[in-house]
Amino acid sequence: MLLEQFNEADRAEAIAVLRPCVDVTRWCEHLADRRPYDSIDALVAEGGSAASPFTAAEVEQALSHHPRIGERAGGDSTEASLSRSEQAGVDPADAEIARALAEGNAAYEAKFGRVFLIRAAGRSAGEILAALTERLGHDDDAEEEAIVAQQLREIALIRLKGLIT
Ligand code: 2AL
Repeated sequence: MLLEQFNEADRAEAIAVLRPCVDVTRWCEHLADRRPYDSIDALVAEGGSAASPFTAAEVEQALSHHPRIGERAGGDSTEASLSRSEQAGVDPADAEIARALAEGNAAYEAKFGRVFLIRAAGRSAGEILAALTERLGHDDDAEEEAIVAQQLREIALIRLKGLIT
């Protein structure tokens, strides 16, 4: 959608456009209510400040929308196609990587009780695996939670730039 159309859309439509970026109602409503924006940069800057920080409850809610790394989202929703293109660096045909990611995901979920989340766009499978291994070593849940919130923020802003031009 063009920025001009986003600026002029009715509130519910603007919120619906934003929702696939991150399912945090406060963030979507805030960005919709601050319209109009002069530029994409201004929109993204507002998106960044409204995401700083996401609360623990917001992270929890948003995480349920993210497929595991290495699991291709099915269907033709905006969210699923965004996820698939973000994970383009992870080749599902590479069995060794797929197995390492599946093991790492399971270990992460067992340790932290939530899905391993990383901004996958621009990262290779090897880089993601290295980050997963490193983060599995964290013992402080609050530290790990702050990383998750930051990754969610990066994903939301990348999606925002992709959806509104
Ligand atoms: C994802 C995803 O679907 N896109 C992305 O950047 N990260 N999932 C995840 N578990 O980190």
